[in-house]
Parts: sequence; C-alpha cells; structure tokens
Amino acid sequence: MIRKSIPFLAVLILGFAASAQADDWPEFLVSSLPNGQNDVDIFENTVVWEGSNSGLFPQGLEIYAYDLSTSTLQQVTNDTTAQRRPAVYGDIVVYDDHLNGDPSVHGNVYAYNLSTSTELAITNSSSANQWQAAVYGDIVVWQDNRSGTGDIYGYNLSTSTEFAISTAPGNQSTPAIYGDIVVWNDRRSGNWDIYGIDLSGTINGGAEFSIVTDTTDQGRPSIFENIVVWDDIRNGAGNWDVYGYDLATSSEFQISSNLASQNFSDIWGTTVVWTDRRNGDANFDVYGYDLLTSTEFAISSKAANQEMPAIWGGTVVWSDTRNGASDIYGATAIPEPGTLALMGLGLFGLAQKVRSKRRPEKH
Ligand SMILES: [Ca+2]
Ligand SMILES: [Ca+2]
Ligand SMILES: [Ca+2]
Repeated sequence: MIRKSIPFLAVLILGFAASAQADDWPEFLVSSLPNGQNDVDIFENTVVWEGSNSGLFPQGLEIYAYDLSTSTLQQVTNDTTAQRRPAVYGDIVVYDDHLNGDPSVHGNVYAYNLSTSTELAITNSSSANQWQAAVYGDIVVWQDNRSGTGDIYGYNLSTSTEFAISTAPGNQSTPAIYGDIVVWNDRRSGNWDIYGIDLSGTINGGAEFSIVTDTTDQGRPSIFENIVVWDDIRNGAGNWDVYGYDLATSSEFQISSNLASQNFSDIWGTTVVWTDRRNGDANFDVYGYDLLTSTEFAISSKAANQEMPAIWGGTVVWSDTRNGASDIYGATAIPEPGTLALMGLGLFGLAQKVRSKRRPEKH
C-alpha cells in the first residue's frame, strides 16, 4: 500500500518544488523593536541579538533573546554599559561588555544562563580588550588583547578555568568553535588567513594548524562538524566569495562564485548562508548553498538590506532594513522533495538523521 502511494506523492511534490525553486524561503518577523537590531545568532529555538531600547548608540546596546517555540521576547541585559555581539549555545548566551560603548577598547566577555537568569563575568580586565566571543558546550572562546595584539583565549564553564588557545605573533581574531575544534582569523603572515586547533589533541597533536594561507585576505570563519567556511577576497577587490575546507580530507573548495560580493558566511549541516550583493550595493540579500546538492538559492531577496545571517537547522535569521531601522527576520527552509515525501510517510526525522550523517561532496 505504501509503495503504491509514493510515485503519485512524488509527482505532486516535484511539481511544487519546481514552481517554488526561484522564490525566497517562507519568512517571519522575529523582532521589530525600535532603534535597530543587529548581530543575530541562533541555537535551536533561541535567537539572540544586540539592540538599543533607549535609542542611545552604542552605549545603550543591550542583548535580547527570543524563543521561537513560545514567541517570548526577553531582554537579557539592562545596565549603563554596552553589550554587543551575542552568541548562543543551549541556555548560554555570551557577549562582550564595553564600559564606554566603544567596541575596540575596554571590553570584557560575559556569559548569561537563560534558564537560571544568572550572569557570569568570564574576563575582568580594566585595560585590555576581550571581545568577539563564541560558545560551544562548556567552552567559551574570544579575542583577547592582553598581550597588545589579538590572541585567542578560552574558558571552561564547567571547571571555571581560563586557557590560552593561540598567542602567535600578529593578530588573531573572530574565533568560532564546534566540538573540540576552534578556528579563527589570523594575521601572523601579514595578511589575514584562517587557522585552527583541536582542543582534544587529535588533529596535528593538538598544535595549531593553518587552514588557508592565500596571500589575499580571508575572514570570519564558521565551523560545523568537519567543514570550515569563511569570506575570501582572492578573486579581486569588490568580489568577496565564500570558501570552505574539509578538515577530514584537508581539501579546500569554492562555494560562491558570483562576481559581486558574498560574505558574512555561516554554516549548519550542509547549508552555507551569506550576505549577497549581486542585486546591488544598497540591496543586500541573504543567499545560501547546499553542499550536498551543489545548489545555490535565495533565502531572502526583499527590498533594502538583508544581511549577516545565522543558521541553525532549517532556520536562518538575519538583520533586515526593509522597514527602516534594522529588524530581525527569519525564514524556514522549504523541505526538499524527497524530504516532503518522507514527511508524508511520517519518516521526516529519519530523513534528517540520514542527511546530517552524510558528508558534503567535494568541489
Ligand atoms: Ca591570507
Ligand atoms: Ca563573489
Ligand atoms: Ca535586499
């Protein structure tokens, strides 16, 4: 009985997918608080960002959280300093706190537990800048300027222990973490590269390693499982592209190739997302790419700017100026035809498991 129903269902679904292919993903408004909202991140149903309730910028910036499953908005911080650049994993939101609002000086890294409503100071420096935090499990990582140039430091929330990750010459910046792997932007060579380290010691005996050392600039790495993605200017000024690297096979691959700029990339599963200028420099859009099917697609190409996306599962969130001051919007993936068929048979969970276990194809 079930076998007989599949071809009929597949025809219906393929027809739907073909007609919907060129469209943006189905979207929703996350937050339209006044005065602008930026630097969004997402983990499961939790979306976090920086915004200014008071309208004072940047000193009035606070951290907000929104639960997509309960439609609940929470103001995480509320004080006279500026909190910026939140990142979230589970119940833990990390961010940097700036006494005078200036993001380049006097920053400290904090962590806030959404389930216990408690804030923890990860660093406590009155002079050096600690900022650009990321979190995975119990490990918080950030850029630390205590030596005079940017280094990468980490903190274990379960053992309350701080540790240095990279104190190499030149600047180390914008770390990202997945499991035991930390990756970051690195200028030890005189131009920006991407480096990484395996905190478990498996890769390269636990010593840091280069991921890309092209002579042009690479920036803002993100990581999911064994895939690292970053923004790359090797194809010429005004033409950022997104590149990737598979830590399991030590192979690099190009992800975007449009002649306009694609940057501010992020990755979850086999989906890579970024800010795309192909439709004009005053009309940023959010595009994506599926590493499994080698397919590029628009996620939001509305008027004005959709930018700096973050992804978790099938949900993408971004900053959006379509209404004037920047709002937070989100969109959910249109399931692939095969996935829709499995949903019809009640096997969607199985399909997701299989997809997440499969490795991206090489380019
Ligand atoms: Ca470089
Ligand atoms: Ca490009
Ligand atoms: Ca746009």
